[in-house]
Amino acid sequence: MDLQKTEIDTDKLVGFQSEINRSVYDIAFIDAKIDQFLKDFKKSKRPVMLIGGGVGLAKATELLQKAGRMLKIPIFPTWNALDVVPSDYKYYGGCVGTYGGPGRNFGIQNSDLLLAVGSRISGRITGGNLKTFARAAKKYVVDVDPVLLQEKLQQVPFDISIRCDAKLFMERLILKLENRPLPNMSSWTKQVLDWKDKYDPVLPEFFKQKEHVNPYAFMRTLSQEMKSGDILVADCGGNIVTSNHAFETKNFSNNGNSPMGFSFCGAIGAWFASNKKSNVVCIIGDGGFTMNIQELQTLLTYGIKVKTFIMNNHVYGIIKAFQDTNVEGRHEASGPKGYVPPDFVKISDAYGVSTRRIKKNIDAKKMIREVLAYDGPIICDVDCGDWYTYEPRVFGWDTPIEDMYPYLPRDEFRKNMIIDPVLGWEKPHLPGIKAKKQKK
Ligand SMILES: Cc1ncc(C[n+]2csc(CCOP(=O)(O)OP(=O)(O)O)c2C)c(N)n1
Repeated sequence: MDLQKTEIDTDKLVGFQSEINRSVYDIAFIDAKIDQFLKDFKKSKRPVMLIGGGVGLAKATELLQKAGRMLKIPIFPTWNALDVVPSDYKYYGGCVGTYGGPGRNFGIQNSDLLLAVGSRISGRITGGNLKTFARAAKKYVVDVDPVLLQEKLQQVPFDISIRCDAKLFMERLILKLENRPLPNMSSWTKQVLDWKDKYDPVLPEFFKQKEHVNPYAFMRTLSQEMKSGDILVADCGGNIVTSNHAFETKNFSNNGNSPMGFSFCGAIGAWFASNKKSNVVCIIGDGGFTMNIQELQTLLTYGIKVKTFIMNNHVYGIIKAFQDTNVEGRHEASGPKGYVPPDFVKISDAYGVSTRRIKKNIDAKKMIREVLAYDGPIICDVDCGDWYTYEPRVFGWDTPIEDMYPYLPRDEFRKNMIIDPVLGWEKPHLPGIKAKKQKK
C-alpha cells in the first residue's frame, strides 16, 4: 500500500537505455572469437545456426537474416524466434526441440558446428538426454547475459561462450563476412531443407478428416488466409504446439512463461499497438479462455477488433498427453473427468460479443474467411472433438531429440542420421504408455 500510494516524479526515474552500450563489450575478444568461428566454419561440413528470442529483443532480425544469406546455412529458430526466422525465410530449417516440428530435429542433431545466438539452449530444446544434443557439433553460444553463460548454468557444455548483444554480434560478423570467400554449403543446406519439407507435421489426411475440426489442418489454413503484417497471438498447452507446428510465418507468442489465458489479453495489447488495419488473431484453448473470460467486456468497452478462435477440444489437451506419457493415461482433472468447459458461444452472446461456431473440418476455410473479414470483435468456437495428438514429439525425457514419436521405420531413420544414432530410437515400444489409442 505504501508503494502504491507513493507520489512519483517520472522525470526523476532512472531511464532504460534501448541503444547498445558498446563500452561494456570487449570488441577485440568478440572479433577474435568470430575469426575462430570462421576458421571452424571452413573446416565444417554441416554448420547450422540456432536463433533464440534474444535476437528479436535486440532488434537484430534484419542483420541476422542478412548474415544467414551470406553464410547460406540452415537456421533454426526456437519458438520464441519464429518471427525472427519465419517459415518463408530462405534458410529456415524447421523448428527444433522436444516438440521439434518440421524436420524432426534431424538437421540440428546431425550438425558439426553450431552457432547459437540469443538462446540459452534450454531443456525444451535439448530434451533430457543432454549428451546426445547436437553431439558432433562444436558449440558457439552468444548471449547478452553473462549469467546465462556461466558453466554451471549450461544445459549442454558450450565450447565457446561469447558475451555480446545480438545486434552488435551480427554487425561484427557481417563486417568479417563481407568480401570473404566462403565454403559452399549448398548440398548440406538442401538436405536440411528437404528434411523440413518431407517431415511436415501437417499431414494430407488431416484435411480429409470428417466430423470435428483438425487443429493442424485448421492452423495451416489460417496461416494461408492471414495476410503479411497480421498478428497471431497463441496461448499455452496443446494449441501453442499445433500453432507452432502448423502456422507458417507471422508468429508472436508467449512461450517463455506460458500462462494460460495470456493470448486473449496479449492479443488485446497487440491490437492497441497495431496499425488497426491488419488483423489481430488470438488462438486459445478452452481451458485458457476460461482464465480471462471477463475480458470479453473489454473488447466491447474499447471496441477492440480482435478475432479469437477457441480451439475447443473440451479438455486440457497437453495435460492429457502428459498423463498418457508419464502416468499411464490416468486422466485426472484434465477432462471430461474433473474438467468440462462451458458453452463459450452462449457466454459471449450474453456479453453481446458476436460469435461463430465451426463444427466440421470441411467448414473451416469458409468460416476462417468469414471471421477474418468481420469488422469487430468476434469469438469463434472451433469444435476439435477431444483431439490432443501433438506430433512429432520426443517421447520420454531421456530420449535423444531426433528420436521422435511417431517412430520412423528403422531404414528411414538410418538414412537420415549422418551422425551415429545412440540406441534410443531402436526402442520397439513406447515407454510407460498404456493409454488407449486415440481416434483421429
Ligand atoms: C495459469 C496456468 N495454470 C496452469 C497451467 C498449466 N497448464 C499448462 S497447459 C494446461 C492445459 C491447457 O488446456 P487448454 O487451454 O484447454 O489448451 P489445450 O492444451 O487443450 O490446447 C495447463 C493446466 C498454466 N500454464 N498456466
